[in-house]
Amino acid sequence: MLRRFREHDVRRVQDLRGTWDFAFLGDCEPDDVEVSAVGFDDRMAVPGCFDATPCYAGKRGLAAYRTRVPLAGGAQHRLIFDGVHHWGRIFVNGKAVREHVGGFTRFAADFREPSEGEVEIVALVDNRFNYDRCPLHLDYFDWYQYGGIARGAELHALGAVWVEGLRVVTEDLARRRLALTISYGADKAPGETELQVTFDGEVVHRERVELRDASGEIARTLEVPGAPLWSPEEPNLHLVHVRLGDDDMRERIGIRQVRAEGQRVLVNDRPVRFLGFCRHEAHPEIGHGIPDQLLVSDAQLLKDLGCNFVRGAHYPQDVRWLDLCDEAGMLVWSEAIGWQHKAEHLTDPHFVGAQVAHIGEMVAQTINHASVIIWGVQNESDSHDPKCRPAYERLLGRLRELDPTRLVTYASHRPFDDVCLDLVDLVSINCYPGWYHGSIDEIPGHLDRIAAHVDAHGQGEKPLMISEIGAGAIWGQREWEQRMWSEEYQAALLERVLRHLLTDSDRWCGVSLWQFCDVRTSEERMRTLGRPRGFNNKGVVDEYRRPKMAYDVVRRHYREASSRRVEQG
Ligand code: ADA
Repeated sequence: MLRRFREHDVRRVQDLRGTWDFAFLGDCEPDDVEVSAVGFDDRMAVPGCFDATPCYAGKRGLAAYRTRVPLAGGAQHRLIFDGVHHWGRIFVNGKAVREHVGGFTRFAADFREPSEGEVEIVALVDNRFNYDRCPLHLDYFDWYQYGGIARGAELHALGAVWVEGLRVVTEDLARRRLALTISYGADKAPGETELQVTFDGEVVHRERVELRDASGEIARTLEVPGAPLWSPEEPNLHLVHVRLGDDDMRERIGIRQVRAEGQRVLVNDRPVRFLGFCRHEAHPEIGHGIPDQLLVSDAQLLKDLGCNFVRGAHYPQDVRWLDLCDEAGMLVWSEAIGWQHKAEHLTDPHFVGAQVAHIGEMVAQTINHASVIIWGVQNESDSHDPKCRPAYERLLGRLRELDPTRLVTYASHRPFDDVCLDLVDLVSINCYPGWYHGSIDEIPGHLDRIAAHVDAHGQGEKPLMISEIGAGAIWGQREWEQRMWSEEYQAALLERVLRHLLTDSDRWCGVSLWQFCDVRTSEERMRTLGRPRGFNNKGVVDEYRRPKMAYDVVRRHYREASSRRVEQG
């Protein structure tokens, strides 16, 4: 399997992937379920999405998963789930230990079990839409929201003191000075404890540290002179390993800095131009539980297309995908879940509170990925409505609080009346000229009007990008004319878009086209009626990653644009 950083050398970790007992309970409330009485009559893959398997295809309801594992000694244990969709309640030996709202983010369920032997783990998983229980997933979104334990699961044995997290930030690029924050937890205040840090296998710091509280943070700086930097062209990575008492954690990092200066985004002080795609993490036969091979294939295709950028639309992407992006030098926009919310949600403390918690989890699982340079929230929500502005302030503010080292943005589809653009570092616009309105010939004029408007309304000194643009094409539909839904139309539209954005205008700092691959849309009737096959067909490859004509158009433009950059130095 793909190595997933973070890792442990010392801590005992059991991988819980495999097939678990399964029962589809359907239309029943989690509170009414007596876990010991569930009749497990089937088996299900973990990771996987039960509603992408033939027997449960398209079903929504409550499901139960069960496995038994031997405990690896010690009294304190931690279950880690990387993504349970959309809502989950975890039981250990019949006792509820954790409830979690929202898929796509990692959460932990801690429990104490002093005796050795087997424990029974049960997860109740609900893929129904229920605003009260889980306001992060709503039925009208334009993608199919699969259910299940879609990403990895592990059982960790914790000692008397354990490393909660390790965060490494590049503080000074020239000096290669890194700021390390080690957070820890413990049964009780640990007192004097041995701390050791290694960098690429070499011990660089050792001390005895006095830990006076049962949880806290240890901040240290580290200089690693001469260590190669991470950049899109040379994605050098390093391993930072921390040992605290009898526990440890390893993170893979890149030494790099990102900032916005005037109309440009700079990585290590060099301007970058985004040549990219928005990418959903889905496949019709496996849902969101993407196996390693498909992640590798997707990375191969993006590289072949000449991309240096991918926007994780519209939710935090699998950490294994981010590992691949780190290795490939692919720049990433990591986005919190959210899609076309209005004041009804954005003024509701229940909704905003769930978003804040979800953002915290996204940042925690993503923080050391060098590829991630942008945080995004609230795709195409009502950023033109003054009533929504406090929510934008809160969510973007929370991101800045958690991580002042990356850029923050949101994809706006209201370029002409948005009232929140002053809150971002990077202005990102979604628009569909030539598709939802106007003709292909009108695209350059429309894009110019957007840029002029943004500049005239106070944002002229910020980078500006197109975060979505595109056209639908049904794979294999070839025509003598450029008719909508044909591959010819999509190819012609993207040709015009890219010529304008990459050659004719220099206001734009890049583009993430909508979209990389076709994805199934939601089952909501009006959405399906507007989407042939029940799919959002704007991929340049279809859902099985078969290329459409537009693939070559994009590939040519992106490759030319990157070789122009190399020539210009
Ligand atoms: C929006 C949205 C995408 C997708 C797209 C489309 O811009 O952000 O998720 O729905 O429109 O295909 O219309």
